[in-house]
Amino acid sequence: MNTLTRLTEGLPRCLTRLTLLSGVWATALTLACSSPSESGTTQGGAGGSVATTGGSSTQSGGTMAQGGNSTPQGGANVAQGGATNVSTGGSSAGASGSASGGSSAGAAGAQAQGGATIGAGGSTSGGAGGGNTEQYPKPASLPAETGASLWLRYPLVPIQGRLTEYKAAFKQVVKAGTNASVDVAVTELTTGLSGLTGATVAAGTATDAGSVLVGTAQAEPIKSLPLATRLAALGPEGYLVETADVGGKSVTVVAGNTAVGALYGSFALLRHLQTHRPLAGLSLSAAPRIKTRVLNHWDNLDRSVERGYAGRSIWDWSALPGTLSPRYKEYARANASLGINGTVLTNVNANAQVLTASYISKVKALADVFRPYGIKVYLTARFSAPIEIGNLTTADPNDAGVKKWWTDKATEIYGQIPDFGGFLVKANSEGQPGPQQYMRTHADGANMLADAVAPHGGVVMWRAFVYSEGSPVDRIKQAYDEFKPLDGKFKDNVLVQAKNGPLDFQPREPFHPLFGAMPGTPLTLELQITKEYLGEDTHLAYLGPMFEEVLKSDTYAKGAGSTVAKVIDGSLHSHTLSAIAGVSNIGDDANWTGSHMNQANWYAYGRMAWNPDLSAEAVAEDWVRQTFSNDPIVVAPVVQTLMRSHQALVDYMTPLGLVHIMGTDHHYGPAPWVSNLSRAEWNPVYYHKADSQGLGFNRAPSPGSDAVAQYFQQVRERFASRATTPDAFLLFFHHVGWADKLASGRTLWEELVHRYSVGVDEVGVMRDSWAKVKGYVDDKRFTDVADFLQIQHYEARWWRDACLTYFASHSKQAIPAGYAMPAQTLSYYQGLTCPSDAKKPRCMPIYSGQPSPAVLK
Ligand code: GCV
Repeated sequence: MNTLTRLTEGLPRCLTRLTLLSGVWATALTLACSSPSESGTTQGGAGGSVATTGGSSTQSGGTMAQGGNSTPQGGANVAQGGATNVSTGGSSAGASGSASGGSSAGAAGAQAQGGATIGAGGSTSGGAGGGNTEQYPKPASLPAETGASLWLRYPLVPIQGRLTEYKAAFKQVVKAGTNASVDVAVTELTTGLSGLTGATVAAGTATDAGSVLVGTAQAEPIKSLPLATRLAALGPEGYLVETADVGGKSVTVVAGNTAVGALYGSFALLRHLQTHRPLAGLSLSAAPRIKTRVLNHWDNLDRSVERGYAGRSIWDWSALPGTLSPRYKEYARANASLGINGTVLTNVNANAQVLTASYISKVKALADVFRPYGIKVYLTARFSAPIEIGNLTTADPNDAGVKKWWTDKATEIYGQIPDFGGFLVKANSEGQPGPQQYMRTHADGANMLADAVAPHGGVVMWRAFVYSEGSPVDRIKQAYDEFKPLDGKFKDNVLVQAKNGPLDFQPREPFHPLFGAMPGTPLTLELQITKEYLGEDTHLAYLGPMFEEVLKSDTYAKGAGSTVAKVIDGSLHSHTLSAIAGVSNIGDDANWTGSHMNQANWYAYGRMAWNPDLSAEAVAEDWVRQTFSNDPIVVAPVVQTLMRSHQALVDYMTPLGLVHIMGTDHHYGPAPWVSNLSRAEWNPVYYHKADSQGLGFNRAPSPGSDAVAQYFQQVRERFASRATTPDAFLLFFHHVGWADKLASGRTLWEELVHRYSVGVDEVGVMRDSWAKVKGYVDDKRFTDVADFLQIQHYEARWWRDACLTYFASHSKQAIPAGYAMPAQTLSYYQGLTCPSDAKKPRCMPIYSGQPSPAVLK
């Protein structure tokens, strides 16, 4: 029995699963364990297929809802490893087929059943896990894969019954109507269906039995089918996929109100088939909850990528517009398959050159490629552009010449790109120019740009990531302090974009207090897909649980249930605009994202942007099935590994609410000792405040910084009291004495050692789990992932030992019995000069010895 299994022994299944996903949504999961799931599947059948045997000790207790410490275990229908004669489809289908209760589906296991839901946000890919008891054959050989195909892989269905079913149902693809997006849908369907069935599924014209009929609601023969009412409820991007009778022939209809809706439906059908779900009762239907779902590329015009760990920018500006890399279309396909409908091409630390005529023609070339895939382009606007490329002497937003310059610039852009999305702006932050230089407010600046794009239907996304020079009492308070007073002062086509937490994309942060606090302004949630502070390309950290945690966090802005998801989808405060942004992790590496596992984060962002109620676990399962294999022998351990990975990383990097203790600039390795940077709030010591008494930043009311006052009452009170602050955020809000007892019964020092140690050992469990899929995943990807897990294991131990030796220098306490001693001294870790290459960070000196066990008993 390994350490982690031992830790979880004896805990009730639902409770332990609940804390695996610890955080603010723990209550929802409790319900899922105790009552039938609301989620829908087309054909009943058992839900959960992922057995999460074992489990990790977690940053638990960390639930805003209910606190308490425990460890995860989970459990569902399929035992890890061993027999593969199990239901396919599995837990994800129930979950993904649901607008609500989704996260529970895996946990709910066999409870997930029943009819598909239709409506906004609902993704009734349903049809899971029913009836298929076929055994997956062990692959004789698997061709090496680079990862370039992402999740858009269509290998022959290896189980005979399902293959026969699919072959009978999909013989050709017929389009209804004429449109570039429908043409794309036909291409995707013929490619995907041919691959999955091993037959040639070509485009046809006559609607015979076995056709997939794809098109819009306005085009015959779809127009004559009784779908109008249901389609109308789905809005411009929604889709409906079901079996229908057309002229006495049984066909599969993929219908949207628009051609892009039909394209989304096509990808939903393909996903259904890629995950080997049954066709009986097929009924897929969904519409996005959030209107604008964009990637933010921090890509520079010289093809470097800020915080990019996957090679150079995919935008080859010097070759554009004449040469179009095939990757552009591949990029568009991948995004459309998730429902991402916009891309901001350039870094928020902006270069005004992209607004010059020659660059606009390059941007137009990209927009033309992306348009059939439903993707609009946006650009970052450098506030000082009128000076830098417009020969003006000021960028004052109240200056008539400046206004005219931006108005003309917008007209020029829209002349080339009629569906241009608008501008994203970082102003008066980290050296970027902005309206405050002219004694104007963020609203003045945003509104001036908003006026320029409004006649063309464009929007302005104005970032709230600001912190000023000087030595503020508490950096995390500044965004709220600057933006809250501006609520209601922005034009109708402005969205204010805030990061998930009030600091800066840390491994874990509480939700940003601006969510819910600006009822008169639509807010965009900015998530960071690229893992700047989470092990970059190398460490496996699936961000789905982190995304889910923030989306389900309750702001209490309008009473209980005022989740961040409801703030950003516009429903809480009745906004017409709604948006979500993910800072891209894409580069020109063959595998797109620097590692195979990082693809899961792009995928999760897209799926959860479409439907913020989806569970991270359901999404993980779909991704694994599409990306690696449907064989439960692969699905179970890999989903389990993904679901543990974020918490493991938090434990070995920044447990208990610690933040920003990474090395200067590169943000990769541990450096909690750094105290000599010119601005106070750049230093790790500013954030952890370790001293001889204890550890943590006091943000409670005076003598604390009173940052908690920025939250609504229920949240404020919870965080203001040390007793009710979840362990996950304890040191974020409180300075806790080294000898103080935590909920676990351990002192702070003991708990810190415990968390760091458990985090390291958890990576060992992840390595062992991955080792089991050898032979079931192609050798290339298997080895790539295994190599990174080995590095991660060493680096987790580096993090632990470096941080514990440093914090011990304050606590003056020894490592308790039962935990491994740090491998080296504090001065050794302080003397390491890793990484030498910030883009592919490595730390060779620490790759030796045995990282685990760190917990000895
Ligand atoms: C684009 C952090 C990152 C910066 C980033 C900034 C932002 O500070 O380290 O690289 O700049 O956030 O979000 O604007």
